[in-house]
Amino acid sequence: MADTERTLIIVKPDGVQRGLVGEILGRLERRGLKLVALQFKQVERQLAEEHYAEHQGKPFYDGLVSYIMSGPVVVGVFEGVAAVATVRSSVGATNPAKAAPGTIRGDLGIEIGRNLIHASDEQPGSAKREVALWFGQGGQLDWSRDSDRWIRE
Ligand code: D4T
Repeated sequence: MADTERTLIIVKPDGVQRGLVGEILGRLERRGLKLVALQFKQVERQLAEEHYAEHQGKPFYDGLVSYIMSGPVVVGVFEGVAAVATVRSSVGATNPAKAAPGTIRGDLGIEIGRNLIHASDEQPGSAKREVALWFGQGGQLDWSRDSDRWIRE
């Protein structure tokens, strides 16, 4: 059996304000990913800036930081075989206008500055770093799911 990995998702303020939390989490759950952490929170500046540190200096950075702080978000961790790539493929391209139909952004969004969801990227270490940043060591739950044998070989 292949090893599982964990990845971070954030339903951004537009997803919460538009009542799409259930829809977005449901799509990822239905793929067979297992939820191991979930929190509803207002993001503070320090966390927002740390999360988006790689974009500091880019023209969209200030707007990005204020957007993620503009209302509550839902932040979660999903676990599964190849979870990082699986979630990214369900999320779709960064710009919803170019995201494929069938993806979260391609079905539910229209503009890059309101792209509904963040998901860890596939660079080595990204998902681990983000999970640790948002949940520390203690915020995740190890649990076994009865349906796993119908989802994984
Ligand atoms: P996130 O990080 O939100 O999951 O998005 P991606 O991983 O798909 O895309 P990214 O890191 O390149 O961009 C982060 C974030 O910045 C916004 N953005 C990006 C923007 O507003 N204008 C832009 O020109 C770009 C490139 C959207 C996502």
